Amino acid sequence: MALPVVALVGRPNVGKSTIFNRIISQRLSIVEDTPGVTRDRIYAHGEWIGQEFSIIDTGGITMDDQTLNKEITSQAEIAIEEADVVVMIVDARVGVTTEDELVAKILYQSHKPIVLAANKADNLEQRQDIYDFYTLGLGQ
Ligand SMILES: Nc1nc2c(ncn2[C@@H]2O[C@H](COP(=O)(O)OP(=O)(O)O)[C@@H](O)[C@H]2O)c(=O)[nH]1
Ligand SMILES: [Mg+2]
Repeated sequence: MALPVVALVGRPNVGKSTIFNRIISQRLSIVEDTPGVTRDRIYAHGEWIGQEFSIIDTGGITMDDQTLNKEITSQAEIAIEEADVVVMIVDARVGVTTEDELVAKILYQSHKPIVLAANKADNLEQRQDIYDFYTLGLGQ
């Protein structure tokens, strides 16, 4: 039987590739301070508490109108299409951005199950700010 497919989606620089590499325990995807480094979709086999799945890392969805960004956006849309569940990643330190709102809108229209993950909440103080993300309308 085919494994369930999990796609990591979000605007650039929120930590998608970091989470991807952590889950698959390999440095397969490039982690960078510069936004937009993961240009393609990257597929791998993942396992978490005994559950196996395929996992897709994507380039970030962004509102910028440049060709590359359009390419990244369509890559993410393909990943969403292929996914059984989408993990939307946001940056707890930055808070809600217009790009996050765009991503949330695209995901909402996909009718796929979505898990919202607030990354970079490195300390308790930053963790308290995650409730702002309720405004994305994706639930908990
Ligand atoms: N402080 C902090 N930085 C993180 C965390 N996760 C990722 N980063 C950093 O955020 C930057 C972007 O990460 P990356 O995985 O390339 O993001 P992507 O563009 O969404 O794939 C890198 O400098 C990472 O080291 C985290 O939990 N806390
Ligand atoms: Mg990346």
